[in-house]
Amino acid sequence: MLTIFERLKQIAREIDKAIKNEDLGYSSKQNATGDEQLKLDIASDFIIEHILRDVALVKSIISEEKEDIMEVNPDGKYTICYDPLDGSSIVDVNLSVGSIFGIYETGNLSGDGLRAAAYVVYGPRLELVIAVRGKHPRHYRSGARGLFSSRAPIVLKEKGKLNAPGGTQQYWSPTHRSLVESLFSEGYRLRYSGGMVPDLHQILLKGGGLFSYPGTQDRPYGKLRMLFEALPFALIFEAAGGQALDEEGNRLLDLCPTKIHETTPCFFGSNYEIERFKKVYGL
Ligand code: AHM
Ligand code: MG
Repeated sequence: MLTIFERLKQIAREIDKAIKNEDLGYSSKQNATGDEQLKLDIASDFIIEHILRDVALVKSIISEEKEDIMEVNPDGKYTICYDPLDGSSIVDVNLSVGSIFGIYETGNLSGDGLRAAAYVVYGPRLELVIAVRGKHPRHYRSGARGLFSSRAPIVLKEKGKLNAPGGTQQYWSPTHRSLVESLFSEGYRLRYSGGMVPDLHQILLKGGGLFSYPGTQDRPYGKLRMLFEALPFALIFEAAGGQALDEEGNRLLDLCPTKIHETTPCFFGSNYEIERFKKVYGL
């Protein structure tokens, strides 16, 4: 697994370079979910595929930007599911974006089979967070010559101050609206950029809060994909001492997608805000 983590650092540096130097515009292609692909989505996917191909432990890869699973090493042990460039809609306005990775046991693409998760933040500084089950997530920041140095492990407090509610507000349910309003009326501050990586990173580093992406009238099953987005962050939040649930109150890590690009409503937070979510939703 350590070899994989070292390769994630290489991936982070290469995608960071591409974001800083390459064309930020759209390609003429769409991905498996029908989203218009940026040239950078394709370039980031290519970088990850080429680096992971060389890692013997990796049997197969599944990308948000690819239709199907791709086998890269027949004797490998893990399947890596990744979103190469999350936050495509905000890269053109120079906000922080990210990459997300879930490292699954091959043949068990579910929360249960998720062995480790990681994300990269491409912001003013390049950062990497890696989590394995049962240990606080490790946090790295790059400095001189692009070298990553290790920072304090990430530990959530019981309660935070940030509220990051996703989706189109017009289509929220009354229940969801009252959850969001109940936190604001208690003094929570709005922090939502439209990129789940920097938004969740902010909650993790500031010690707590709630990020919610509910099922809505226009997207009854939410927007965020289980394998590449929701489950990796669920592992990271639980490892940091928080919780990650779906709209029915199930742990995201108890879910098992039936198709590769399946989405789920999701709620990530420190314990106080998740308890509030359960109460307001009647769970
Ligand atoms: P993407 O993978 O196409 O970039 O979409 C995922 C992004 C997340 O980063 C973010 O949390 C969400 O979409 C924002 O969606 P919305 O604008 O509906 O709140
Ligand atoms: Mg994404």
